[in-house]
Amino acid sequence: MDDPDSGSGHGSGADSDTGVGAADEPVAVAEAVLDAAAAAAPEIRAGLPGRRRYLDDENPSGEDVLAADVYADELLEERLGDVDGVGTYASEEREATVDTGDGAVSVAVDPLDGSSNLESNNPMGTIVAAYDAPLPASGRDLVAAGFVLYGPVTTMVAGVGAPDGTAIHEYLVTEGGDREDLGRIALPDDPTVYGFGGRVPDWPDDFAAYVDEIEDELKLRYGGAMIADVSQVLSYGGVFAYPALESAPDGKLRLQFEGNPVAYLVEGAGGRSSDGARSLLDVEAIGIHQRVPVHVGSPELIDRLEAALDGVRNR
Ligand code: P6P
Repeated sequence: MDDPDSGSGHGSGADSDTGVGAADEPVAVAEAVLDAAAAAAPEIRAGLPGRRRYLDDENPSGEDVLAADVYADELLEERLGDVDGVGTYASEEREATVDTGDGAVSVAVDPLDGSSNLESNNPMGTIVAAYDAPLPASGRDLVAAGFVLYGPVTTMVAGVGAPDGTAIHEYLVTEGGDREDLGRIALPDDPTVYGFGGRVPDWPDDFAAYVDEIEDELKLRYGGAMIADVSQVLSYGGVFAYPALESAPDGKLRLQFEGNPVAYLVEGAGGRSSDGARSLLDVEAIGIHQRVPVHVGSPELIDRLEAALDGVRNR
């Protein structure tokens, strides 16, 4: 992912002057939110081993909850809610938003995306979206987005600024929770499909038509954690899709803390996003836990997806 044009991004928390107590302008607040998420990452990672058991509980989307989900969620509420300028915290694990003060920036997080991978010790991560608006908010109101990837190495992929054209950088998250800039991310130009995430379930005819069309180029990869699959797309090109299903017409992933931030990052890296018809950033926000079909990756492949879906729908 690294790029000769590196170092032009925002630095680690250490040299950022916008730590906790940041001025109120949204970009500075958002920068401090990303620093706080990076600072929490080593503690989240260290807390995973003892929290692999499922609790007798479900999250607002009806999914089983792990002790690790609750641990990460509580830590992030404390750290991100403590950033000056943040007024609202929302999470996959919470039914409603949490009022954290009088700031204008709202944060929406998936504390442990892919936490079911704990059982098989596969990668997972933390997704953070910072909106300069009340929630639920449009992706166009994002002022920063990022994900931490707990892989062999702990990294963060993030950008700060308006969605259009913001530089996306990869950072090494140090053991001290600082961000070391590894360089700007640009999706490979070659649209050859390398990674294709998303479960192979009961695809509806229109999506199956798209898969048939690119099947000869398709190297199906499925990691069970969206951000790990998206990380492959950012490295090698291709698409990640968790499409609409026969059994789930709006797909599974949530717009506020999964679809929007991942769309912000992939589009900022030169890719495209789509719910099947439009950029995820243009999907109307109607609820904290609203689901949306997610397709992100190489522009050519997303264009072909929308044409395929259009073709089937307009038969
Ligand atoms: P399934 C993880 O639970 C998640 O939200 C995404 O990270 C991942 O892509 C998807 O759900 C996996 O869902 O139904 O294939 O287990």
